[in-house]
Amino acid sequence: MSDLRITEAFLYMDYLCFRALCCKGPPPARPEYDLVCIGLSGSGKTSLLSKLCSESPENVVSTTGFSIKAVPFQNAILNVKELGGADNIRKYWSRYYQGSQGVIFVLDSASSEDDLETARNELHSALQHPQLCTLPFLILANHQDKPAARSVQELSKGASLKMENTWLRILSLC
Ligand SMILES: Nc1nc2c(ncn2[C@@H]2O[C@H](COP(=O)(O)OP(=O)(O)OP(=O)(O)O)[C@@H](O)[C@H]2O)c(=O)[nH]1
Ligand SMILES: [Mg+2]
Repeated sequence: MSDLRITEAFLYMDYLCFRALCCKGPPPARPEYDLVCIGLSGSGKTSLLSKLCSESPENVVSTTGFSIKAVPFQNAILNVKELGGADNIRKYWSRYYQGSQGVIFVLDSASSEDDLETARNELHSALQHPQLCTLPFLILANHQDKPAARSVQELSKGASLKMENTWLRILSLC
């Protein structure tokens, strides 16, 4: 057993003793997962993460580079790395995929046909990327409050989404 494993084992025993001796110990640690969140600029990635963290989604500014937020859920903590979606940032996305355990792709369902086509191309590149292709993929079709918003059926038409481990859901953040 390596020194690191032994230290980990001792720390865990310490933790169990603490919980056994005190009637009210700290809650058991929640598992953490690392996710990457991508999508074109303006699709609503920062707004989504702000809402999930109970922060005000007002005054969000476009993400330059990337930003990481820890999103707490009852049974797990999701460490979500948002990659800015501007044209000059997207070409660097793949440099930040390593270590991801799942993907959130945010789509603006009310965007122009051209932007939707660009988003579909980015989505397909991500779905086929060697570091992402085996991971769970959640596609969120945002901006559903707008009159021009497309339905799930319209969005998935011609999108040839892989079936396993991929979900497409609609969403409105405003
Ligand atoms: N109407 C409407 N507006 C939205 C929705 N989601 C986000 N927005 C607005 O869209 C704008 C851009 O949102 P952001 O969250 O910054 O988008 P982003 O994907 O993080 O953009 P980048 O960081 O540039 O990649 C903001 O003004 C949001 O308030 C939505 O569902 N409906
Ligand atoms: Mg952003």
